Amino acid sequence: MHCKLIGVPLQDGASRLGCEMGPSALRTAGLQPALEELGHSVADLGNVMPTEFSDIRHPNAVIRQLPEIAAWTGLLTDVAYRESAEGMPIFMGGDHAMAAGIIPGLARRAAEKDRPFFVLWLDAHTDFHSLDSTDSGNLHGVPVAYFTGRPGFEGYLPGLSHPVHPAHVCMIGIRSVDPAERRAIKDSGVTIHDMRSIDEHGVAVVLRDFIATVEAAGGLLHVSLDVDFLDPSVAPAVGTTVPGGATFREAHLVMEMLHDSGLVSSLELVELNPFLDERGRTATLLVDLTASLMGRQVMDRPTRSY
Ligand code: B3U
Ligand code: MN
Ligand code: MN
Repeated sequence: MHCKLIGVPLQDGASRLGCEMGPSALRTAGLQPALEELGHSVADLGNVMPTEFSDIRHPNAVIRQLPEIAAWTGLLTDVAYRESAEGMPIFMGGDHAMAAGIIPGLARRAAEKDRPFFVLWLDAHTDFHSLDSTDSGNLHGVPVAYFTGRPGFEGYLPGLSHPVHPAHVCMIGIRSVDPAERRAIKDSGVTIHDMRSIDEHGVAVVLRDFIATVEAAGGLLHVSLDVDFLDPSVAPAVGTTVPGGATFREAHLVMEMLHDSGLVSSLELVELNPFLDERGRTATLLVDLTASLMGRQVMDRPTRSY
């Protein structure tokens, strides 16, 4: 596989500073050599950065950094579209607002390839606020609502040419949902596996169902991995820790199963805040999880199909 590393030093969507250092920390933790060791070719395309900002305001006064997020969204849509023509783009974040640009760009490319497009959202949060409903004003809380075409973004974030069908979005790890998000997502068609569902059934069972759906549709699968999907005891480097997250082994199992599926065509690593890390352990864990997704295994075993 040809992997393309793309740095997205975005922190305007989060309330705490630090995510802009995420791409550097992932490079320092050895993402490129880890992939090369698995036999992949890797090109590090450097970081991207928007240059033009328009002066937009929204009536919801708590919203922070709207012109910046609008500029990032437009830029990342173009970058993701361009870099997904071939190879496997790996976007190194950056806070989760980056998904508002990256996912529509990937969706446009998938449509051009005539392939249905699916998203696996690994996160403690649903990130399903509209611009009207967010009460923190942090725009990393809105990307899923935006890229699934929920109304209210028109005139503020770039127009969506290829919204993602909500039934093509599966969330795993959810354990922090604001009341307005809960109301909006309930009948949206997005599949949600909260932590209770992982506790009751196991992560393998819920993931296998989704993989089977993507496979049956002949789809392309994008994986969006928010650091806070993981339990803070194994991944402390995130501004919005929520207790009770995925364990070290659950996270690796998810990645190993995704590898075996052969369906993953792009990856986002988001919300890493290296300022909050402990001797690089969270960055290192993200590198190891990416390696599992790209074929590292403990013992050689035949590739399973689901
Ligand atoms: N739902 C809350 C908390 C949050 C969402 N995403 C993150 N935090 N990382 C909000 O601010 O919208
Ligand atoms: Mn998130
Ligand atoms: Mn989150």
